[in-house]
Amino acid sequence: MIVIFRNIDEQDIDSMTKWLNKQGVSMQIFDNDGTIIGKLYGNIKAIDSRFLYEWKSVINVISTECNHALAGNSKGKRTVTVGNVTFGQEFVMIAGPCTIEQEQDLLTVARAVADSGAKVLRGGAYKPRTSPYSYQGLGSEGLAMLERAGKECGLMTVSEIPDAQLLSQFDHIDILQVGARNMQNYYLLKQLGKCNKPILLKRGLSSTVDEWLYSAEYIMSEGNCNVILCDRGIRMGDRCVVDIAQLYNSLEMTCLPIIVDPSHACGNSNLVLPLSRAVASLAIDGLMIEVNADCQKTLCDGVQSLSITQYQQLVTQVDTIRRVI
Ligand SMILES: [Mn+2]
Repeated sequence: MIVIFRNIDEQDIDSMTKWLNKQGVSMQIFDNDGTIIGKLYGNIKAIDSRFLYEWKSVINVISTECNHALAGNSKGKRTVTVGNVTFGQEFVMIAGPCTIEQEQDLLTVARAVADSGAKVLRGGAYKPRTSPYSYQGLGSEGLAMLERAGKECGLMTVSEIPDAQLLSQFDHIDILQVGARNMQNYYLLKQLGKCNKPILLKRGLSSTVDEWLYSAEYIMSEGNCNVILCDRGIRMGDRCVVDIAQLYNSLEMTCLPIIVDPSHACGNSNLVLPLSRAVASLAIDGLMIEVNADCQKTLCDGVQSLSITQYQQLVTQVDTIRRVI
């Protein structure tokens, strides 16, 4: 059970805690930018939630008996606004290189995708790679390049944060991405729930939709409800697959905007365009596409990256499909 308080009212919280303790329930309090959340643990069944409204600073009591109290769809769709972009209200294109390697190439891509209507520039600075010998990214220097390119082209920015200790380095990045490998890093999710930036939460490589929504729940139950889900397919043999029927289901199950990342799902640039067309026909909220100035030269995910020309082609085709739908 989750209790949302209007403000920190020490007296109310103290007396409620004492009352709850008597019923065998404990309460943990979180303060997120003035939103005060109490998480209840223990013998919850002993509590009649209606009674908690007796405390005057209580605004809302949410049952967690339904699996996803905050990320579920019981209260209709949520939107997530980042600068001039509103996920859940418009179809958002996120594009850019897998990894930031070189400022000039990043700018070339940023200008091209902005001209084609993208609203968000992606680029990895910290890259959790399968092999420790693979390129690991430029770190803070890469983030600074991303910030400059975003500013110059009027694009919002998104980059993966692998560790909450790096949060201060992401001050000027607009959206924090949780990578597929970190979807179940609950400590990281809790820390991100305490910050006030929108989170792009990728689905884990082998996670069920249920687990994915619980991860969103970890962020939201700390007070940060600005979560955007990103389906990047799940592992099937040597490839990843976006299950389109299940994607439709996911859209029905959550209040959060869902975008799809066909680049990592396909692992091959030939397949990115057809998969994008297929998922664009569902009510998804956007696409995230890897685009590179020079796919041959790049150090990371070149095989699945689109050239600028291929990206422009994709945008035209996706737009056509969305108009039809
Ligand atoms: Mn990549």
